[in-house]
Amino acid sequence: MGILNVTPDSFSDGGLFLAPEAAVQRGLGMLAEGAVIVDVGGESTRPGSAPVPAAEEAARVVPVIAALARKAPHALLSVDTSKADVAAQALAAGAHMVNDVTAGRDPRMLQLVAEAGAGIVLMHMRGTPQTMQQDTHYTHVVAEVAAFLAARAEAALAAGIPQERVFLDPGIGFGKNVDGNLALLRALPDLAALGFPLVLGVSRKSFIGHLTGAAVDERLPGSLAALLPTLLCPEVVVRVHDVAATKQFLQVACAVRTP
Ligand code: HH2
Repeated sequence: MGILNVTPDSFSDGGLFLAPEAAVQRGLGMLAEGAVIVDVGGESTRPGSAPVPAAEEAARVVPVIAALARKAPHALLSVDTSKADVAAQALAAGAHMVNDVTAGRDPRMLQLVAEAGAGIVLMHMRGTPQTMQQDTHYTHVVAEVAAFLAARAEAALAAGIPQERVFLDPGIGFGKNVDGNLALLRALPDLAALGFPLVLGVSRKSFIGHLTGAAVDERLPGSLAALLPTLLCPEVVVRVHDVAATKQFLQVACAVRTP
């Protein structure tokens, strides 16, 4: 899953793809590099980021999704939003799935996705992007995140979304400290045992900076290393900025793992 942030303020690529033409080119470029899904987002969720009104968020992502649906009809398109209004417009424009970092907090989200026959990513986050790093203490981070994801998956199934279209994501960096992020990465096989495909977003995130001192645009090696636990799990979608490098890493790592 290639990350396409149509925002002025995303933590690593903010402002680079705010112009719709630049965003569409970037999306097509990631597909050419081997991405299967392009995840188009119009609101940064980095710690402390300000919320964006639905109309503005939709104005950023909908034209880009419509253009990608036209120019790359076989690509899977995802909209990274937690607002049902934005999701509805994105699905109508050609998106196939909703990546919701609040796991369906908007009371209309799950029903909307079910009725559209779309897929959904349900991610764990404590609080909101404004508050999530204020309290990163958990008694048992893996158990808490797993219980939350299991409950939200049940809600998605109850709303009528088929099991194979429900993806779970531990939300690396969303209300967790470095140790919490590492514990969740080590526990990836336990999260896979919940019975749903997973999504994992580690690309360029701050825990890599904390561990290595590397600046945001120098975190590719750490981002690849953080994907090692995915080699133990059958079905994980990796959400990344650097598609070609990640694809090469996974191709070789999988070949070494499985003769
Ligand atoms: N991380 C970010 C945004 N959306 N969605 C899922 N499912 N999982 C993630 O880990 C995840 C996500 C944050 O990364 P990015 O999009 O690069 O930055 P920003 O939120 O600043 O736009």
